Amino acid sequence: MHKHELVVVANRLPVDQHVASDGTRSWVTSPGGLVTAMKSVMEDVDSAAWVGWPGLTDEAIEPFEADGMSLFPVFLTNSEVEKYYEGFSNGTLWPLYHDVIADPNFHRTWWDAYVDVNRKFAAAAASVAVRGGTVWVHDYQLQLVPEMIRAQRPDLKIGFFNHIPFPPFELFAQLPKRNLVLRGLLGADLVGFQRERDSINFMTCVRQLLGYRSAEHEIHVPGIGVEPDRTVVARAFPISIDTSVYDRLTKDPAVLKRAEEIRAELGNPKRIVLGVDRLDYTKGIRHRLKAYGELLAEGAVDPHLVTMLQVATPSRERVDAYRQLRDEVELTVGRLNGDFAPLGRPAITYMHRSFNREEMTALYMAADVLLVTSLRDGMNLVAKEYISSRVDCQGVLVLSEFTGAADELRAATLVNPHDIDELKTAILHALAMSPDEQRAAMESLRRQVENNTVQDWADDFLSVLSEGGERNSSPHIP
Ligand code: ADQ
Repeated sequence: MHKHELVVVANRLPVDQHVASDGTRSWVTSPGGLVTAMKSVMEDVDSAAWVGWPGLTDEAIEPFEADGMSLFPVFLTNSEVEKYYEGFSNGTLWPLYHDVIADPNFHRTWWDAYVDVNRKFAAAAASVAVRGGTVWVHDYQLQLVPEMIRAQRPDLKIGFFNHIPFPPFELFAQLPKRNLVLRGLLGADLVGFQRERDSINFMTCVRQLLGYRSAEHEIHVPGIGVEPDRTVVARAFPISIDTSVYDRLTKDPAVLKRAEEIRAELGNPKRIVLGVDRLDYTKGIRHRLKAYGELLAEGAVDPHLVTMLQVATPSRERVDAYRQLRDEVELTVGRLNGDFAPLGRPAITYMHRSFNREEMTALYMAADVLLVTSLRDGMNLVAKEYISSRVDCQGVLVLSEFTGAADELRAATLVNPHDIDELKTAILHALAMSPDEQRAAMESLRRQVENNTVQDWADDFLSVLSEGGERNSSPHIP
């Protein structure tokens, strides 16, 4: 088998299968930022591969090429998807790592499936990487993979990036099998996080639970038996977006026209307030609707002049907490429209579906205010996409302090979304901001995003990994 210099390992392959009406099947690249970032670094190396689940449970798929990438599908059964993905990943880890906004559930059978599936991913990655090559493992679904790869292939440089927060010690300590998770991650040479705070949390957990020493960003991992000691670097690498996409789309006449149409379709209101999220309880959609609903009830926001648009991408619909959230959001929007919408014009337009990048950019360009009210969020790319779309330097970003993005985007209108009064004040302030005030804030925000794109993020990560990997593979000097 042909071996690869760089192997990306993520829960999902960067493609989705599409079935045409005549039954013909094809693979279409999914539009996510990670795919764009990885594609740009994968193009820079002689040979790169991606290991991931193709999204199907009924058939094993042979490795294939798509969009210039070598893809290695990992086959998962229905029961594995249920226990490893919906169970341990999204029913245990996701809520626990997001400050227990929802109750984490735990079942030992979920853990067993998590171990088995992580082993499948590790075996696939270990079999396709060239001697001395680099493996980059992504996200909370695959935390055991670094150690499992190292056990088979100590010659590889192994990096791990966690896209979601890493919780404080007091919360992480609740996780059954917590030490196995830490040991899994420490199989990497470099463990990357979104925020400085996440890497500090991780190092605290390692110190408290495993007793390993650490200083600055370095953790000393003692070797067992004949294994040499190693140094693992844990550091923040705030993820970003591909700004070139927005540079292009914001100049596209069709997108500009669509932004105008969106305003017209919403009745050409004085102000449009936008929310764009995966329909997830971490995103604070209920808090946002509560605040906005109170402003409507008090008459502080006039629905004849201001309209709200909430776009919610369908997400994890087989997990109970998500079904419940959807019901609550839809009930609330229905109630608020029943109480406050003028005839023929909703006070809140709600769309539960996905859009392409063109439509998303047009929405960002049409919106005067973007509300990002996450109760906890690793980064939040929607905030950065909005900024990148505002080439006119207008528009106001109301941003929760509990997003990773808030560490960088200091010129946003920062809020604590738990404080409904504060959220209401922030919305009113955003609606009243003068064009000059908007420009001053937006110029600063745009500089910030332009200075750290997703390509910079990937390059930074890989160059630090390359240094760390060299050090660990060199003979150990006590
Ligand atoms: P997410 O929780 O999915 O990502 P986010 O960073 O906001 O959150 O990314 C969402 C992406 O989905 C954005 O690119 C957005 O444009 C897109 N999207 C949202 N609604 C859409 C719709 N209706 N139609 C089409 N596209 C839509 C996780 C973490 C984040 C972290 C990212 C990347 O939870 O905190 O920022 O990974 O590391």
